[in-house]
Amino acid sequence: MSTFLIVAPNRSNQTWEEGMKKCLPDHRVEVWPNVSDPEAVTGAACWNHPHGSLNGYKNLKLISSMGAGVDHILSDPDLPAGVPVTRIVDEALTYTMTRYLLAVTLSWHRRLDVYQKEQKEHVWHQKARPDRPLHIGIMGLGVLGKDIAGNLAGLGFDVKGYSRSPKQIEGVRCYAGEEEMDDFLKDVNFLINLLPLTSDTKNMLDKSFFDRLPHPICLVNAARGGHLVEEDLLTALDEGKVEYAFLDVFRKEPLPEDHPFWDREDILITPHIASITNIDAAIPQIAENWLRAERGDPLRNEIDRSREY
Ligand code: NDP
Ligand code: OXD
Repeated sequence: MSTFLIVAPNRSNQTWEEGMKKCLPDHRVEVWPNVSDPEAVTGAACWNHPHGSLNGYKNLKLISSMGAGVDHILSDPDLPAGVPVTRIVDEALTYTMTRYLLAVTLSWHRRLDVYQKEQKEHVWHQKARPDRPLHIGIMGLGVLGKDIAGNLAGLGFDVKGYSRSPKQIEGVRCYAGEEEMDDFLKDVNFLINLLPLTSDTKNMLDKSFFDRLPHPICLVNAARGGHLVEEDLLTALDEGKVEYAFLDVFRKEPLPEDHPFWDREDILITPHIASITNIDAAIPQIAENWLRAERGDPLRNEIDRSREY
């Protein structure tokens, strides 16, 4: 009998184990590091697995992320070559992200940050303009980026999008590739990052990027902490190149207690909750992909290992 392995030391493995067993009653499900027969392991689901822990399973046919991102898998220098990697694509994960991004966009648009400060000072002040005019730029027009772009355009916002290959999205001006980056950034003053973390996008939000901005921006990073050079953001905030930052992801999570971001009035921190894997949707997807891998059928939501997403 083949074995499915769960390798996620910091997650609630009991729930995943129970869910996978319920979904695959005729199969063996084990939780790393307790593996009874390494040769029987043909599938694995991972979240921040210890590097090297996917080695030694010579019949492995599938490595699935427990979330949408796969950077935590591909960053393993000892990842077994040639084994397909899949990820979660789920309606609920998408609309949860969209609602998070709508919440931060609208709170900035309607200046809730300003009223919060004025409340502390007992100030009642109706502004001449009720809102900040936004020119929104979204980096990454994949499953998540496309959805928030369409929703913001549907609300009447001016929306631009940036991706690797050209796109057409109703109501959204789309740009592709480094050669179109300056055109993309031209009028943007509210920038949402939804890129995957790859060798090309790592540290992309750095000093040279902030220096390149033609206008001060409000930055939203809901993708990965590795995109952002944190000390460069602090400088950009001090210099006014970035007015405010909504940050959901960080280079080190949980964010260390003594991190300078905590005490900034121009940063709002959320603890990687923009969207959380919906286990009830993820488990059947992973189980189905494993059965497909066993049968040699095409997999769903397989990533391109050479592209890293
Ligand atoms: P997708 O793979 O569906 O989309 C990725 C998008 O980024 C594509 O449009 C792709 O372009 C574009 N892209 C990739 N590399 C480049 C590049 N070098 N230059 C320009 N564009 C590029 O990913 P998802 O939308 O599903 O997810 C995006 C990320 O969101 C995940 O990788 C994950 O890190 C993060 N995430 C964060 C969560 C949170 O709670 N904070 C929850 C879930 C995900 P093209 O279309 O041309 O291929
Ligand atoms: C994901 C995440 O990639 O939770 O799914 O960040």
